[in-house]
Amino acid sequence: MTAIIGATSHPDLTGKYAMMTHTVSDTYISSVFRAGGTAVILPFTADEDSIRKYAEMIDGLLVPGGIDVNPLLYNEEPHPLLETTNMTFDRFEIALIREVMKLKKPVFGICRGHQIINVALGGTLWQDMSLQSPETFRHRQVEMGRAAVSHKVSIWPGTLLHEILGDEIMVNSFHHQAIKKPADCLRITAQASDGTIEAAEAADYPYLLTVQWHPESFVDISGHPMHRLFERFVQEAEKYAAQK
Ligand SMILES: [Mn+2]
Repeated sequence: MTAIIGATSHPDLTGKYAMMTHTVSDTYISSVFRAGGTAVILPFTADEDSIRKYAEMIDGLLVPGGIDVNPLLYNEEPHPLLETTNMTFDRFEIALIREVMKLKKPVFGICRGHQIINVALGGTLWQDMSLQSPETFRHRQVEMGRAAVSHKVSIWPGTLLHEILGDEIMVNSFHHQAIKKPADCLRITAQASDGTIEAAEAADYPYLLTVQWHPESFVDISGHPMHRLFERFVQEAEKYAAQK
């Protein structure tokens, strides 16, 4: 049975007509289809009934990359290095993550998704990674393609992520925020050599995995190990779909 994977839409004001549009990059959608899932886009809304309906409809939730998370959501004032935020969008994703988790459905968070899942569950973020430590290296690669890699990530043994990707992997990196305090129910599963938290999973939950890098960018590279992240996620969602 095909799993329905819902990906949250992102507010975009850069369109041709300068009207707000709901967008999701094709690489996320293509990665879901490539892994055998059926992708649907979930437009952000403040309507609680619709959010509940989304959670019921889907078999798995994909939370993609995007803008910064508003620090008020983890009780911090905005730092001068904070970039674009959108409270309606943040509140939508947080509410949806919590609804989906009530139903114990699989969740996969990427970049901003990794960060906002942590905030939704009670964790905090570095508003800019320069605040983290003087050893923090560049995590926003420039003049490189989306599928070019720029740093190494070490994966902790005994984790779901280790089962999927092994001891270490080279990743692409397009973030300036990162997890500061992980939520109590999350465990860190991978770190960069500067200590940056690069992946997490929920310890006491059927399947919730988050990564700070962008595995979807590798969708067109045949046989790339990053495909396994989407394949496993879709398989877990299929198990859910089969129960219906
Ligand atoms: Mn990174």
